[in-house]
Amino acid sequence: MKALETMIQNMFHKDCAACTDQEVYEALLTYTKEQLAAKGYHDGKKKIYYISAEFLIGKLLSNNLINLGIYDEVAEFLKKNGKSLAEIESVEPEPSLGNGGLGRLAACFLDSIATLGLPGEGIGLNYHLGLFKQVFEDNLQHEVPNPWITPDSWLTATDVTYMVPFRGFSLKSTMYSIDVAGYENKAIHLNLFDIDLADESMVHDGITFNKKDILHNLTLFLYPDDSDEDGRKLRVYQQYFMVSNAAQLILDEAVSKGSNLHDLADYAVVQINDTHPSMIIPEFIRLLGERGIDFDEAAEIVSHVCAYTNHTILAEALEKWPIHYLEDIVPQLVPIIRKLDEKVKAKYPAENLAIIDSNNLVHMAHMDIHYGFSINGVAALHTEILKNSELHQFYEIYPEKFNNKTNGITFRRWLMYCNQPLTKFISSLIGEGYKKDADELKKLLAYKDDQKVLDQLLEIKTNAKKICKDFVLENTGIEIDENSVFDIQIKRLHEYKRQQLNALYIIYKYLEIKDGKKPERPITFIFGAKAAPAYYIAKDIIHLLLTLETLIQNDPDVAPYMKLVMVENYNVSAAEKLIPACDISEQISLASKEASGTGNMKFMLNGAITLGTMDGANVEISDLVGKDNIYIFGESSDEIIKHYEKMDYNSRAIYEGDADIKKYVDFIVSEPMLKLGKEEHLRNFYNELLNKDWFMTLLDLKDYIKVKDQVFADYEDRNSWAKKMLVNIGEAGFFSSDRTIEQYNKDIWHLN
Ligand code: T68
Repeated sequence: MKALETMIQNMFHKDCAACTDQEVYEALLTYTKEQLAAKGYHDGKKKIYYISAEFLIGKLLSNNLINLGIYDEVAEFLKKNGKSLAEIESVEPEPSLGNGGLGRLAACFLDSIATLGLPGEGIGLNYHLGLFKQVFEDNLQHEVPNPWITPDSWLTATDVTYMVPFRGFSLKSTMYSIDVAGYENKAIHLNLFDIDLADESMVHDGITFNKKDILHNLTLFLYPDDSDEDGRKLRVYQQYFMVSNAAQLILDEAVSKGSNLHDLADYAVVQINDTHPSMIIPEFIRLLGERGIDFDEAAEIVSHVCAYTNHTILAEALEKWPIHYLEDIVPQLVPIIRKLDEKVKAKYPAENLAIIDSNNLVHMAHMDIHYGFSINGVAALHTEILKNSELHQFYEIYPEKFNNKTNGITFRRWLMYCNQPLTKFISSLIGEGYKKDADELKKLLAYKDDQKVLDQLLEIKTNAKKICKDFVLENTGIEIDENSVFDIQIKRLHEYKRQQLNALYIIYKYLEIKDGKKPERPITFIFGAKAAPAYYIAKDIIHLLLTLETLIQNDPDVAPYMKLVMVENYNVSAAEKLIPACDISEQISLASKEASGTGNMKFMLNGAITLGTMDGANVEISDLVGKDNIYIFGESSDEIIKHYEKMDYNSRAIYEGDADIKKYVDFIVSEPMLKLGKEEHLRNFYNELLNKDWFMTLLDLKDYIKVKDQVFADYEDRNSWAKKMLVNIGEAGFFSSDRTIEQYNKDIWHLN
C-alpha cells in the first residue's frame, strides 16, 4: 500500500488519516484506475462486441478492488488510518445506466467476459442522468434527476470520435471508456458514446426537458419517457447514434487488425441485447456499401456477425417502429430495410414473418431473426415459449438459429462483495476454488447434516439482517426486527411481476391479525421498486403499498406482528444490502411472462428460499434444489397461454365467486385505506383488478396464500430451514454468469 500512500501525499499533501472521505475516494479511484491499466486488456483477432442500450454497472470501487485482489489489503490500510472502506464507498455516485434485469445482466456479462479472458467490449451510451432517483411524497412516487458523472469518475475520455448522420444534420461523437476488471485477470472496456453538446441545464421540473432539441439532449437520459411521439423519436435517435458509432468502431478495428471486410466475421461478433441495437444490421450494410461491398454480399456478411438475444415475450416490449419515424430520422437506412424486407417477402410471403408489416411498422426482432445467425432466449422455459409460441413461425424456418442461454450473475459482486461473512464461511468449509469454478459450491452439500454448519449459517443470516435493519431504518425511518422473517420482493414495478399479489396477501394477513390470529413470529415484508414515469397503474400499485405501510405502522393491533417497508430509490446498492438478509425470495410473476429473472439467482446464492411460480429461471432453480427446497404455487405457463388464447379469464367472476377474495380486494377501497391514501389512485387500481387484471392476479391468489402460509410455518423448524438454505447455496453454482458466458462463447461467439 506504499504506492497508495504516496499517491495520497502527492494529491493532497497530507496523510491518509488527515484526508476527508471524498479525498480518500479520489485517491483510491486514481490508484485503482492505474492498477487496472497496468494489468492490461484482453485482446485477440476476433472480438465479441456486446451492444446494449443499458449497462447497469452499479458502484465500481469495491468490485474493482475485489477483482484486482487488493480489497482486503486496502480495507486494512484504511482501517489503520482511522477510515472505513464502507464509508468511503458511500461517496461514490451510483451509475444507474439501466432499468433493471436487462441492464444488470449486461454488467454481469462484462465481468465474466473479462474474468474468462475473452477479447471483448461493451458498447453503449453515456447517459448523463441515469434512471431517475425515486422520491416518495404523500405515498406517491416522484422522479428527480440522477446525475452520476463527477469530475473524478470512472470514465476516461478517448480520442475516438465519429460523425453520425441524421436527416438534416450530423452529430460528432466522443467515446468514453470504463475499465471492467476480470477477477484476477486483465480488464476489458465498456465504451460509452456521447455527444459533445449534451446540456444538463435543460432539465427542469422533475425530469422534463425539451424532447425535440436533439443537438443537446441526445445522451441526457436513459430511455426518455416514450409515452409520447417526441419521446419515441428521441429513442430512435439514441439507438441510431449508438449503433452507428458501434458499427464504425467495429469496422475500423477489424481493418486495423488486417480484415478486408469480406472476412469481417473472422474479426467480430456482435451480440444484440434485445432489439434496441437492431439498427446495427442496416447500418453495417450501409457502411460496407460505402466501402465498396455490394448489397447482397453485405447482407450475407452481417448475417455471420450478428446474434440476437430476446428478453421478453411481452408484446409492448417488442419494438416496432413506424417506417415514417425512420424516414424522418435516418432516411439513409430506409431503402436498406426495404430491400432486406423484399428479400424476405420473396422467400417467405407470410405477413407474420415480414420485417415491414402491412401497417408500415418495422419489426426490429424480425430483422434480427432473418439477418442474424443466432437467436437465444434467457432461460430454458423462455426459449421453449419462443420456439413453440411467440416466435414459432420463425422457429419453423430457422430451427438451427434458436438456442437457450440461461442467465447468470457474477458471484464477485453478488456473493464475495455483498456478503463477505458468508463468503468467508464458505471458503473455510470448501476452500477458495468456487470463486473461479462456481460448480465447486456443490461441495457444501456434504455439510447437510452438520449441526454446527447449519447453526452458523443461521447466525450469518441473522447478522446480515441486523446490518440490513440499519439500512432500512435510514432509508424508511421504520425500525424492523432482525428476528422477524424477512420476505423480500425487489424488482421493477410491473403488473406481470405481480407486486399486487403480494399486497393482497398482506391485506389478508392484516385482517387475520385484526381478527386475533397472530403469526407464529413477526413478519417483515420488504419491497423495492421503481415504476416507469408514465406507467400509471404501476404507480397506483406503489401508492397501494405505501398506504398499506402507513396503515400497518399506525395500527397498534398489527404493528407488533407485521411490518411493510418500501425502500425508496431501489437500485444496485440497495440490492447489495437487502439480498444477504433475505429469508424468502418472492418470484411471483405470472407464469410465462418473466423471461428469466436474475434476482431469484442472487437470493438463492445468499441462502434465501424461493417462493415462486413455475416461470423463467425459477423452473431451473426448482429442478436443481428439488421440491423440498423451494415453494411453488400457481397455474402453469401452458395453462396461462391457453387462457390468453381462449380469452377466457374473467377476474370479476373470481371476485364475485369467492367471499374471501372479495373481502381482500374490497379492502383496497375500504374506509381505513381511503382515509390514509388517495382515492383516485386506490380506486383506479381496484377497477383495474376487477375489470381487467391482465396478469391474472386473482387466479393465483388462493394458492399463493396457502403456500405462503406453509412457508411461514416451515420457517419455524429452524434446522430444516437451514438445510434448505444450504442446499440452495450449494446448487447455485449453475447460475454463475461465468457458466453463461462460457456457453455463449462455445455456441455463438467462438472466440479463442
Ligand atoms: C429482463 N428484461 C426480463 N427489460 O424481464 C427478465 N425492456 O426476466 C430477465 O431476467 C432480464 O431481462 C435479463 O435477461 C428487462 O429488464 C428491460 O429493462 C427493458 C427496457 C426497455 C425496453 C424493454
